[in-house]
Amino acid sequence: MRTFSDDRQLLHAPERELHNGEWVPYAECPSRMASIAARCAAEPAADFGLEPILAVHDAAYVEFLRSAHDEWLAAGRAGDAIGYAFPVVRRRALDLQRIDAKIGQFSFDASTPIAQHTWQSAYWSAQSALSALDAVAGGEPRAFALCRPPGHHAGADYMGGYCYLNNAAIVARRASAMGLGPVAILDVDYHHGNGTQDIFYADGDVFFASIHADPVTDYPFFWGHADETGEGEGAGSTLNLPLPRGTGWAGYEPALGRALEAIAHWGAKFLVVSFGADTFADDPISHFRLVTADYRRIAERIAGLGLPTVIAMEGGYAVDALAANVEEFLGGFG
Ligand code: SP5
Ligand code: ZN
Repeated sequence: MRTFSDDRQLLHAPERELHNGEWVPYAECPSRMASIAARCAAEPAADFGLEPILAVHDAAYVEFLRSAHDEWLAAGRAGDAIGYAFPVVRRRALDLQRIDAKIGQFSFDASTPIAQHTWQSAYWSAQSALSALDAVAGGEPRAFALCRPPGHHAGADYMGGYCYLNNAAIVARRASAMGLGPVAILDVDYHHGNGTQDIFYADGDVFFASIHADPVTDYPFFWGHADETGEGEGAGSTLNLPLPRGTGWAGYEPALGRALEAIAHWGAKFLVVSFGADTFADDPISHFRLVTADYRRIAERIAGLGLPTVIAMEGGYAVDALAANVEEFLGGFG
């Protein structure tokens, strides 16, 4: 399968994240992408500029991402920029200037630091996704965007969960604008794609289906519950299928069937897959029990929809098995 990436995506390298009250090494490390790139001949991403990014993300948020680390240094800080106060009451536009206030304004967790090169990597991650879209729009049946950093936790004006720009949403919005729709997004990362859901929650043009760990027990906790189904024009265009910790293929397969049936029933003509390999049994931060061979099965079912498809890489933290799991998944598309 044609695959797109850019080496500048490797520059983003936060040192650490908060986990259960302790600082631990950052799980979303450059070697994740490097291990996959070593196994597939990726083509360099083309540059589609800021416009498709700004079709999803607020300009003030994008400007924040670009300048946050410089502002952090200008405030006399060292290392990665990280927030500690979040506007849980009401995210009104206060136009605050202190860097700590801005980080809080534009994020929902403290595990998504902005390092020196974060903007550059996030920008090229989005361009890789747009390059995959360009290939599919040009007649390829499907293409793989080796995105890193991932995207599905990022909303229109917030970062979180290792995500800064929502690569899958950027592709979906652009595919829709190009007239390739109706567009559906299928999110099979272990974690709920809260950013993607928020972006399209009131948007009847894009269907969002997600299979993920039950947010009662797992990050991101505040989204992904089964009763979240969309609102306004988007009422009924969100489908959440939370599954319990410990889920293996036997529990996963019926949920996948439901998601695919809903996508077909909705009349999708174009598919974006947010693919996380953190559903793997040996993933260090997750609790499903899929094995390598299951990724081929998942892909074969998805391919059964027969839709032009862009696959965007999301999570997956068992670095030693990651490339094999991705290869198995992509192989299932035939
Ligand atoms: C894209 C994606 O899969 N994001 C997942 C974000 C999950 N963050 C919350 C879980 C924190 C676990 N931290 C463990 C670090 C071990 N080194
Ligand atoms: Zn994940």
